[in-house]
Amino acid sequence: MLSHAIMPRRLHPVLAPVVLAVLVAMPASAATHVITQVDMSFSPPDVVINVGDTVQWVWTAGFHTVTNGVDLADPTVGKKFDAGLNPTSTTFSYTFTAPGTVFFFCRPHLLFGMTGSVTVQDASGVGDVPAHATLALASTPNPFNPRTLIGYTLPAASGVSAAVHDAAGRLVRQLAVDLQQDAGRHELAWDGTGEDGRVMATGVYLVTVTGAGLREATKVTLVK
Ligand SMILES: [Cu+2]
Repeated sequence: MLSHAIMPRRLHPVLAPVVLAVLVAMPASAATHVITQVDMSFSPPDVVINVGDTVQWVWTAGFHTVTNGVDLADPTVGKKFDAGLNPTSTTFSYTFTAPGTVFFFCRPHLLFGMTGSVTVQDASGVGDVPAHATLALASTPNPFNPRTLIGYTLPAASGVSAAVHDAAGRLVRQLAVDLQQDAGRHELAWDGTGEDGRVMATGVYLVTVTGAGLREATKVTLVK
């Protein structure tokens, strides 16, 4: 009989409300998320977690660090962590207690792109930025002379910071500091000069853009 076959099985009239009440009242339990060092990268580099969760970084080979911040120019004061990840310090754990995005990198391998982020969401969700949004950072022309345009897309209105570093990790030029911009495509120009206005040497530079809780870097080559 068809009507019998599709009839849902009845929940116990007394237990069903109790089970539902327990499920609704149960708080999300704190979780531990593992990020593994693989060669000169973190895997996965970017994680989305809940407030109260712990991230554990796990060493596999070599000498690395797990350093809070966007780049080497970040001040030491106020860092959440700056831990070694090496044969004598094979794991590092940190519990995130406030919502927001926390960036980290490996000091020796920052310029090899050994960076990552932890986005901490509160109970109401991550906010207006999708978890897998990107800035779609790209620089044209590249290689360049005399200037290159750094294009990026903001998924939400945000303050934007952008900086250029040389191959040794030194800050060459601050292109923007908390520049307020609307959602959408934007461009910043770099004319190949340092803070003193002089044209930099031929070579590879790292352009980093931070905004809307995202951070991306791209290499550009100055040629003469
Ligand atoms: Cu490293």
